[in-house]
Amino acid sequence: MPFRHVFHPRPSNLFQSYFIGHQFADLIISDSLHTITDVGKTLSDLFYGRSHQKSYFLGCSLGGRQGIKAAEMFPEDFDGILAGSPALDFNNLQSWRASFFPITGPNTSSDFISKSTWATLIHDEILHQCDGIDGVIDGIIEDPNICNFHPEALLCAANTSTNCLTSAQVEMVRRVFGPLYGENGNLIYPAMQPGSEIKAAEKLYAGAPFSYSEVIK
Ligand SMILES: [Ca+2]
Repeated sequence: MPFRHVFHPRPSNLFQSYFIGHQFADLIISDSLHTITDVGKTLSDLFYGRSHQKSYFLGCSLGGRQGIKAAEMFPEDFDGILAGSPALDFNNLQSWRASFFPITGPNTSSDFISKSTWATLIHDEILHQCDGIDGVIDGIIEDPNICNFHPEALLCAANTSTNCLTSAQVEMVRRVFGPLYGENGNLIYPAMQPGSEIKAAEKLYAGAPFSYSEVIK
């Protein structure tokens, strides 16, 4: 329904103002997805001097979420959509991100796992266990969902304390790669995928509260 058909500039009471405000937001947000696509197609046609034949969407993170929303609301806009790491289920996504600090603890704790350990020792072991599942040893885990990583392989042997993990650290890694469940056992967010640890360690495993959770504490 076009925005102009439902929005009235002078709501008579608070409820009406709230209701119309949400309609306003929904319409502005959804219409903008379609409008910007039309603008992009028009610009492309003008730039190349001919009409486009196909239209594809490529986005990641919030752009991935935009791609999913476009597929849901305007499936005729694109011939194909590649939505990478779409930031869906936004509230639970933020809860999940905030859940890593209680697992890793502060970066001053004795068992804290450093960024370099995530990027070398742990990442190398993940590749060792999972790189070849896709049939090619190339540093890429094609389908992380079938990588059942066992951090116990890195547990320090007796009288060894370098290039290995303590039992507390092994448990930490195991929890990092586990799904997040609520108090009643419901799934809040799926598990972190193995192979993401180099990037994830920079912020999510940095031993500090997730910034978004600091806003609402
Ligand atoms: Ca591979």
